[in-house]
Amino acid sequence: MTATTVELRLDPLGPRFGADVLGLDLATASDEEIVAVRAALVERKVLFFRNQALDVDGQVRLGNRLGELTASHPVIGPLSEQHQEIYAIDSADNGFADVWHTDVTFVRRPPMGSILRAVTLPPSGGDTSWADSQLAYESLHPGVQRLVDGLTAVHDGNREFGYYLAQRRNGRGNEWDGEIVTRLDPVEHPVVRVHPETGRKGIFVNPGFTSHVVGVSDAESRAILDLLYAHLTKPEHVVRHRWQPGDVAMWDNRSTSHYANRDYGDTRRVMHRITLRGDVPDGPAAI
Ligand SMILES: O=C(O)CCC(=O)C(=O)O
Ligand SMILES: [Fe+2]
Repeated sequence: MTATTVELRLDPLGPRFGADVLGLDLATASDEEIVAVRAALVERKVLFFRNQALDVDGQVRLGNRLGELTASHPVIGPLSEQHQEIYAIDSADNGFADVWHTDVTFVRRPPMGSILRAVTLPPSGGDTSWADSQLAYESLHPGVQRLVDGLTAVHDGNREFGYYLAQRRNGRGNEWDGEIVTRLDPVEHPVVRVHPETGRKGIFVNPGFTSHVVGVSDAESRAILDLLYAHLTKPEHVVRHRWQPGDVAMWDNRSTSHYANRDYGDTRRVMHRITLRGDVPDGPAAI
């Protein structure tokens, strides 16, 4: 067994959430440093790396050292034939992320993490914010925790991505979890997710993809989701990143949600994302 001996230099953004990782070159990081980054990712949930020299291939190489890469997205085509893993979020192609969401929760096995690289930044604006879903869960009243602990919700990708799937040749998306995506059947996930590595609980519903809570009335579902969204996105639970060229962000999708500000008018913003394969979310009942 090789012990992890390196310590990363972290500049924390809050007591338990978010950190800038200082002085680490992701292109030349040692295996021990990659192990430490993976551990810090679970611990701090979102990490930022400034002044990186990653290009498209370097980003994919980094992803392969941290986990197993998925296709670009279940239904959005990849950056290119050679770069099947890269999902380009380009404002010129209507690529925005101006709704709070956790990535790809509308499939059975959503990605465990995402790595995002700034490619073209607008002159100003276009910040991205992340919310800590575990801190948000922990600061709910115990009675509300008990209420949501036992609930399940439906996640449906059709509203955001059904159109794009219909546009793809033969209606065929990408391979996800061993199958070519041809339909976006809604899936159910626990409203509270138990993190498979830490056992911590977090709110696991999001306005981007969650359609409703199972087994309650429409009014109850709406009220429960609104309560959770308002609580999740309180400023106390959020960190906000102002992008600079060379920045890379990495986050744990099992414990966060995020939102990209669409406040840069018609100037261009391009980001490249890769995602790490994840597992089927477990709720409190499963542990
Ligand atoms: O463009 C951004 O800052 C975030 C886009 C997004 O939602 C993602 O990369 O998953
Ligand atoms: Fe996202």
